[in-house]
Amino acid sequence: YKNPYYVPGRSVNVHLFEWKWEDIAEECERFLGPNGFGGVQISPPNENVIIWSANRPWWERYQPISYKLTTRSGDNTQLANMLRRCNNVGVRIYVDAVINHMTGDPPENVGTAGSTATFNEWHYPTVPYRREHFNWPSCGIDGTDYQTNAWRVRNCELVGLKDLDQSIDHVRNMIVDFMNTLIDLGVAGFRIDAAKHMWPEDLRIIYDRLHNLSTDHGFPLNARPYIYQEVIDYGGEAVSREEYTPIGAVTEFKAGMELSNCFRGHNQLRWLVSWGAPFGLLESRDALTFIDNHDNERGHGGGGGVLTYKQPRPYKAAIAFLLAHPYGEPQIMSSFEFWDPEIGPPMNSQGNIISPSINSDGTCGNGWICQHRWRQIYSMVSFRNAAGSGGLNNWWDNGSNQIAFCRGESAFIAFNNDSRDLNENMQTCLPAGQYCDVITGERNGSSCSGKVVTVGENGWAHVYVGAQDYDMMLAIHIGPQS
Ligand code: LAG
Ligand code: CA
Repeated sequence: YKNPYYVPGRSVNVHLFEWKWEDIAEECERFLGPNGFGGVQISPPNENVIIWSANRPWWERYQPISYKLTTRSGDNTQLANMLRRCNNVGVRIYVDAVINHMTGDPPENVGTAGSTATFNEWHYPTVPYRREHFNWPSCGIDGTDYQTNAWRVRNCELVGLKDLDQSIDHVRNMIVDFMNTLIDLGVAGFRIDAAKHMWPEDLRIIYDRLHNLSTDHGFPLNARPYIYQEVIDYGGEAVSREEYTPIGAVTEFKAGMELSNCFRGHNQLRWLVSWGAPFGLLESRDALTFIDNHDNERGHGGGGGVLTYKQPRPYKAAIAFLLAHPYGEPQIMSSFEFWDPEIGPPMNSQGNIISPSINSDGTCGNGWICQHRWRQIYSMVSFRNAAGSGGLNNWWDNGSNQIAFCRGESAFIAFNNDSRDLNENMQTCLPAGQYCDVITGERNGSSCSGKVVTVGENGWAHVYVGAQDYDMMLAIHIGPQS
């Protein structure tokens, strides 16, 4: 369950938060495929309760009312079509699976596919689920439970959401059918929402009953779905990330926290020489890594303190390090603009999502941030693909906040988070030649629109990143876009 089954030569998963299926299909064909992206995490595809009383917040999608595949992102035909088109251009799709719970008690009770439910009877006829399928008697998770009581974290309600009992066979059947339907439609795996709130032994039984990935969509024979479980673990809690690594990958929230600290200047970059397990992180193969996600970019899910699109300079640098370093399976966030942390995606007065527009410089409009279309970010996807399985070598630092390293003999990156310029002759690992820095620009025929780096016969090069430069890194690599 730990192999994302990217198409060879690709990497990086982008969360297209709240995007519509038709827009994702377009994006796979016109941008993600051509730029070497490995996959997309999509918002929950199953029916949720419509919450007009909170003006259709993004979080209504974390309140399932059935497993019908109709949401604001589209219906099952549109979903199937998107899966076909993205797989055709070598971009894999991962589903955010909300299987810990159903809805809370919102004032309205109609879903995005028209289903209704009787919340105070724990009755969801479309699935169907009845009271006997939920943890009972119901209880609510208290703040202190996280430190002391794993049983309550898993068997009581998370923020008042009706808590399914995954030890019951009927509940397992409904969840397994839902996930298998998606696998047969061509998905490559799942983000398991709120995994901390479910028992690993129940999850293992569910995962073991999943189909192999669809050979009809280009996956190899006997391929198991990629599973990354959302467990927020900064240490000191009754439930730990290690309980979940035997059954799949786990979201490594510490990665974003530590890199945010470093690139904010609260920890020296030179310490990143030991990035990975020695830094207190999970083993590389167990870790899904990211700087921010849809919760912590807006102070939900217990937490903030991470860099987001609102601090672009250090944010781009933290993402560049995440993508340049071989540690972990990286994911990037692609957001819509918000000031109010509850507000939903750009929508019209009927509540329909407004598609992103594409500006002439390739960035998005209509309220969509599209970090994945920022040159400094998508260029680093190409960097990671060029680096491939190359190890980390030629580490250099100045004893504080200027660092540089190579990947195999294919890619070189330098960062300057000091208040003085980085202006050094350095040993790179690259073949002699003229390279375009992919952070400040790109190659235009035989010239570069940004900085040029000349690597000599011995691999030495002069590297300059000014303290006041627009971005704090410089990256060169062999292959496309160098
Ligand atoms: C997750 N991971 O474990 C999601 O990443 C996170 O976005 C989900 O919470 C949560 N678990 C449940 O799937 C989000 C919002 C919550 C919201 C919840 C349900 O962060 O704020 O709760 O989705 O929509 C909302 C209200 C609560 C209310 C609750 C139930 O904010 O005040 O108690 O609904 O009515
Ligand atoms: Ca639970």
